[in-house]
Amino acid sequence: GKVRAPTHIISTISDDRGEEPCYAGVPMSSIIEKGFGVGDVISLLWFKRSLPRYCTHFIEICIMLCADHGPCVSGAHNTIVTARAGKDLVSSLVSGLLTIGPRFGGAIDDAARYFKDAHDRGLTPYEFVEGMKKKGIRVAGIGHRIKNRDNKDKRVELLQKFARTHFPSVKYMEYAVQVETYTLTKANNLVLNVDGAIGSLFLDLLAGSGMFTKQEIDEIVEIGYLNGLFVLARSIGLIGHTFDQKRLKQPLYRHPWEDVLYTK
Ligand code: Q5B
Repeated sequence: GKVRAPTHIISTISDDRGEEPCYAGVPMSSIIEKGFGVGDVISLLWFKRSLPRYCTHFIEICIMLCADHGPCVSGAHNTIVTARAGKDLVSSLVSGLLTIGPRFGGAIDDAARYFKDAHDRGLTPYEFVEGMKKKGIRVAGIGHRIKNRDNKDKRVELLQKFARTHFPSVKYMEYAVQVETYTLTKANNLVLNVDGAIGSLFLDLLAGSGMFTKQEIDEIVEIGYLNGLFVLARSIGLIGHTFDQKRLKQPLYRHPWEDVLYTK
């Protein structure tokens, strides 16, 4: 019979060998003819399936809401400093992206992991939050530098409103809100933040859409797909900050001495 040479790479999400590229088996012409958006493309390339419109719309809202949050956040700051050092677009972009992590924008996966575990084990918000404190772990998805009880994050409210209207169930998000109610008794700024809102709502999307098996949901949460939403979204803003600095012909950045505490 035929002997197949062993391959060095296995790929299951896209194929460019035919007349036109296919994303998860869907030809590009079909993607365009059907008027698919970026949420559909993410569904095909990340989740390898076409998701219902409310899911792809939710993904697009996450991308739009997280695209930028001003020049003062860690990522934009790094990108601005790098662009002003005369570096190219890719260097400026990645220097901002490299700040995304457990404190800034990269808490979505951990928020999903911890909220899912606590909810599914039936922990009360008190048991969950105090258990995390005992372990010395901050509750991912809770807390913000400039947002607080009296100045809630509008992005979180918009995501919640969309999900309450369109999702079949928002049980994980409601659990996250109960956690927020408890953490707000401890400090004013321990609000449910944008990472926590996306993490908990994506759990609701995965569990409520009927498009994923329990095993697939566990795998998505374990691998950690969801920080990808923030990385992708914030790239839009970081690219914008790079162009902005170049357009403004900003000089090399040097931090002022007065803003540094020099001690021995
Ligand atoms: N404490 C976000 O902290 C921040 C606690 C906590 C228990 C918590 C902090 C945190 C979890 C990670 C997270 C996503 C670092 C944030 C984002 C995107 C963004 C950004 C933007 C955008 C803020 C003071 C006291 C300490 C702490 C305690 C704080 N958080 N305890 N669980 N989660 N959150 N990140 O205000 O007793 O004094 O030692 O790590 O979800 O990144 O706009 O900026 O779009 O760009 O700096 O929105 O909450 O407060 O670190 O001085 O802590 O509160 O243990 O207690 P802060 P700290 P103690 S959204």
